[in-house]
This record gives sequence, C-alpha cells and structure tokens, in this order.
Amino acid sequence: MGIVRAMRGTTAKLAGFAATLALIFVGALLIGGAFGPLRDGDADADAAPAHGDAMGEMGGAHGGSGHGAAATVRGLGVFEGGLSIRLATTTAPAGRTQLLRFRITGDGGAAVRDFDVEHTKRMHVIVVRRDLTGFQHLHPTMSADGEWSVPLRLTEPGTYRVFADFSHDGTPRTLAGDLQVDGTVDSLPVPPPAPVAEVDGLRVALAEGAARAGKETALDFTVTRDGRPVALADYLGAKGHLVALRRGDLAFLHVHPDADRLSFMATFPSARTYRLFLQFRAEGKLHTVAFTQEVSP
Ligand SMILES: [Cu+2]
Repeated sequence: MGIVRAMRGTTAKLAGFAATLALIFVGALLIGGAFGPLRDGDADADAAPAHGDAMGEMGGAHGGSGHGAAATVRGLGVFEGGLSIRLATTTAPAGRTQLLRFRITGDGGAAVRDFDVEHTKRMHVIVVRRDLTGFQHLHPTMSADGEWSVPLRLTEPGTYRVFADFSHDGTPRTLAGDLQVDGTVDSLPVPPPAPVAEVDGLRVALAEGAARAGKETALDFTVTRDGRPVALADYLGAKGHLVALRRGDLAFLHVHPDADRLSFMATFPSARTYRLFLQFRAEGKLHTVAFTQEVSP
C-alpha cells in the first residue's frame, strides 16, 4: 500500500508494493492455530515510544534513495504535511455493511481532489482493528466534490484504524483515523511468529531471515500447493502487496516490492513486533495472509 515511497523515477518499479485489496481477513485464524502465551511485558511494551523510532521520520519527505534508504513510517495521525483525513463518522455498527466515507482536506479545509495514481489506484484504504485482526484493503471511489466512499462491514466490536494511503503532488501520504464499533471487545494477542501460513489450501512460506531494526530486510515469500509452486498473477502492478504494521501504535511501514517475485524489502524502524499482511493473486483469486515478524535491536 501505499506504501510507497515517492521517488520519482522509481515509481514504476515500486508500483507494486504496498497496499492492496479487498478481502476480509482474520489473520489470527489463518496463522496456524494456537496463540502463544504473551511474552513478558507484551501488554505494555508497545505503549512507550520505541527507541530508534526517530529514524522513521527521515524518509518521510521522500527525498530518499531507493532500497536501503531510511525507513519511513506513516499513518500515525490524522494530519500530515498540511493534509488531514476527515471521516464522515467515527462509529460503525457491528456486522452491518455501511459506507465508509471520508475526505482528505488541505489548508482551509477544502477537499483535495487531485490524487496521483499509485499501484494503479488513486486511493488505498486499509482497515484493521487495533489488535491487528480484521485486516481489509479497500479501494474507494471519489465523488466530484472530493468525498471518498466504499462499503465496509466490520463484524467484530472494537476500535479500528482506518488508513488512507495515497500520493498527492508526488508525495506519498498515509493518514489515519479511528472508527469505533460498539460492543464487547475480545482482543486477541498477536500470534507468535511462524514461517508458514495457509490460506485457501495454499501454503505460503516466509524465508527465514533475521530482521534487525534499521537494517534493510528481505522478505521473500513462496506459494505452493501440494508442494508445487503456484503461478502468481499480477496484482496492482506487482506479484503481491505487503502491508507491515507495527504492534502497539500501528505505524504503517513502507515496503518495497520486487516486481518479478513475491519479495519485498523492508527497513523496520525499531525493535518491535510487526504484523505483515501479504496479498497476492493466484488461481483466479485474491488471497490475504498474515505473518508475525519480530525485529531485534
Ligand atoms: Cu490499495
């Protein structure tokens, strides 16, 4: 998703990454079952700002180089670079489809209407509950007066983060606001890391590799069925899209895709647990699968 870094010239190459699609996904259920016990400090560890997070700001202006540039985190607020996200409503009913509506406004409160195309779309929306479950990737449509809307159904109560991921005047932005679904919330722990996830009978493997804060990390996925590689169709201009969210504050990470493989380069800004939401198209369907990635100092 939007996850894209705005470097001109590399736009096409990067076009695949980031955001993308529209399947409701209950990550926890797909990842292999049992949730592990919480580690020490799990509950509170994410409340404090992580050391090293300052790095996340460095790439924000997209002046950076390509792979290997400083990590960029976005999506931490409703305001960035003079632009705001304004959700039409901040509450939603459980289990009922309704229109998610919002505007991106600039100075003076006027709606922005001229968005750049990124990954074949002018706007990418990611919705996820605060506990990193219920991931959805949606592509809304814009009315003439600048209001974006898309049908949204949230089955479980809780607080959801709504990310609007787009590019404006050549600069990628991710703005985020909260949406509340009333009811009794059963928060789920983030599943422990597992190298394999299954979705729709497909086996998705994440190649083992240590992830260190501030260091570029390759995230290589393979998809097989019954031990045989599965052909991947293009999805939003690449072989797949990956959204990485940091546990605790749901910082939205830029991930750079390799256009030809299900491979991504990510620089995690801090030691922390991240949840990776991978989306790819195979066998005529869009699939979404999630992995937990631990990043060490
Ligand atoms: Cu998208």
